[in-house]
Amino acid sequence: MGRKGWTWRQLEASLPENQMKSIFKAFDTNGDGKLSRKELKVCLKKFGMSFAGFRAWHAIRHIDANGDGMIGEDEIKELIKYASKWGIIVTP
Ligand SMILES: [Ca+2]
Ligand SMILES: [Ca+2]
Repeated sequence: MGRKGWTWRQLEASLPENQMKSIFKAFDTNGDGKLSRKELKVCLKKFGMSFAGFRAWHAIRHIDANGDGMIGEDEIKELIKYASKWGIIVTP
């Protein structure tokens, strides 16, 4: 990563939607364009969230519309909305 500033404290303030999107995309480590539960977990851990594994699992259960167990390109929008549950305020 090496990028500064991706701390939970800052995320608590607010993030513009497209920045949020690029953060999620940055955690697509295998580059398949989808966020798996593992990738999302790493992402949430990086943000310093507790129960990252559980949160990732729960989010995917909630968001995954096509049932492939991952957050696809078109599902990221829902994930961004869902981020409010984690205390992230997303601004347009
Ligand atoms: Ca992936
Ligand atoms: Ca999906």
